[in-house]
Amino acid sequence: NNQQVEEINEETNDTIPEFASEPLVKDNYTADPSAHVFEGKIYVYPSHDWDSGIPEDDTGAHFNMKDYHVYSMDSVGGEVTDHGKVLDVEDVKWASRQMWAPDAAEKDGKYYLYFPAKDENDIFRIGVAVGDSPAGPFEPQDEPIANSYSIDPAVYKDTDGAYYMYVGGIWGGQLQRYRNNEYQGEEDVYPADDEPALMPKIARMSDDMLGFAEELRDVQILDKEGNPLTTGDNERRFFEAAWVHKYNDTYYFSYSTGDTHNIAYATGDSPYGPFTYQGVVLEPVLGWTNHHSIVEYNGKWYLFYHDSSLSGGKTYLRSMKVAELKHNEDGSIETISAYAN
Ligand code: FUB
Repeated sequence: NNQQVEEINEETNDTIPEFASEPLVKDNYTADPSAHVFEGKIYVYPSHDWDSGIPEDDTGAHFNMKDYHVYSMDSVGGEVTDHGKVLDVEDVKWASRQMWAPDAAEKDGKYYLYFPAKDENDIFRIGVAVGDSPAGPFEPQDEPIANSYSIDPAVYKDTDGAYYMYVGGIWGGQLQRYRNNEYQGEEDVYPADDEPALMPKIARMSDDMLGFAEELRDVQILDKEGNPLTTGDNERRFFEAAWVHKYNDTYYFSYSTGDTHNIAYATGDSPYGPFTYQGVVLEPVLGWTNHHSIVEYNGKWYLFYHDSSLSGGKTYLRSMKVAELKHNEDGSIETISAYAN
């Protein structure tokens, strides 16, 4: 169902694929899709893009999202149900703007929506809202998660029943403002190009799912020689959009490389890592950002991702899509090119 690139966007000069796999939703712009199987269906928790008129800049101010919708489907390729607005920034006491990539988790029949947003000081924190159904609505907590910072929470439930949150994103995601979990100030400070890159963070969730049971710690991403990927290694180092899935007892940590626009992956033996870089899951898509999730449903694996083809290439107006993902016999993932035949 994929077709070759057919048009050129005159504003950006980007090539626009002629509906290389259809957007899952066409009456709203949706991005950063986090997919889970809850109550036997696929539920997707995306960002809700809209055109707020804020000009594009390197902090991502143009991603000025203000609410979330939840979607579900009984089968991949089947009808997609929009469950409507489940949380609005107006209802979150501590949040001021920019509701970025969310995720959700289920525990003991309760559902938890995790989301990044800027507080009144324009600092990204992670919030949590609680509901009785995977379709929402969700009631936000009055305060962000204690000791949380940066963006793109992804909550992974391990096979032993423990839950972990992965979090972090550089540039607009503000991870570069922290060292050892301490805020260093507004200035953007990165390690030198030959030093270990800034790493995503992980913490085990508390039993009530409303906080961390431990301090956030680094998730190491190493090359095959065992050395941490470096700041200058833009093709491979972590930028944002962490996700974890487990396949044949191996943990797969996947993420966006940001300014080089790939979804990359690394593998390890523990949810904490270290993870060893393996390759590319998804090649760059139309639009600047690349953000995904990976889920197993009815014995097949799927990659949920987004691109900007529906909006004619506007980076802040994205649409979620889905493709089948294949693990090879040796455990590697077959690289997906969204626009190849
Ligand atoms: O959607 C806003 C931000 O763009 C997300 O949080 C990032 O992962 C990137 O997709």
